[in-house]
Amino acid sequence: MLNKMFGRREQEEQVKLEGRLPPGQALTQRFPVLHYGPVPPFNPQTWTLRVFGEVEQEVVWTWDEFNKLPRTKVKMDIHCVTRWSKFDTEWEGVSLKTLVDEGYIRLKPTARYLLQHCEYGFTVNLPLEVALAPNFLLATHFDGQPLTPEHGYPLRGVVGHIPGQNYKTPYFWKGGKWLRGLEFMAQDRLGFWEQAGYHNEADVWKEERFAYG
Ligand SMILES: Nc1nc2c(c(=O)[nH]1)N[C@H]1C(S)=C(S)[C@@H](COP(=O)(O)O)O[C@H]1N2
Ligand SMILES: [Mo]
Repeated sequence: MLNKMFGRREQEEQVKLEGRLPPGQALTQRFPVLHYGPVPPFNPQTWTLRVFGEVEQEVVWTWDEFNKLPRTKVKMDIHCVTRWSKFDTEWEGVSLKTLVDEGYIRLKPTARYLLQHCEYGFTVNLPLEVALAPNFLLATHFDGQPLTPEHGYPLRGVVGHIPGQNYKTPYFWKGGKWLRGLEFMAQDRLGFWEQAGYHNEADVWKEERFAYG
């Protein structure tokens, strides 16, 4: 596996040989921070996650309640549209699929898309096919530690590629940092970057970076 003893170029050569480096991407050993606007504060007394839209019943979880939901760990390669990729990243949190399968969220049959609502009105959309796959997680921890504020503390969506599996993999922007709401929708609605011209599907293997040109 990838070993800290190797330099960036050697690691990149290795993942390339393994077929894990998508076109136009370069391996980074750092963890760049990218977002629009400021990092929001977090107050565990007032924070809630609201689940609404095409659901049988709306749910609002407090931070305490959210932390009692069943938890999952997943290791993924993440690919940013700005061309950095980070391999074997370890995430822990709550699987949306588990919440649906175990009845914590009861979807209406009309639900087909997810809109992640984040602090300051930031949004990002995904088809349910992606949001309910094992490579999408509502993450509270990265690398065994709570998320840092700039990476989305206390809760963010993450989506990446699980090596050896064929789930559709969008670019990393499809995970919203500082999540506050999950809206299930019958029809697709474009999120913040998608409205700004980024590709709606954003498949890393097809290099779907921009909607036009
Ligand atoms: N709330 C929020 N989430 C966001 C964004 C944002 O602007 N606001 N930017 C997205 C983009 S463009 C990227 S590349 C990733 C970056 O995550 P990172 O800073 O943890 O690397 O977050 C995504 N999630
Ligand atoms: Mo991005």
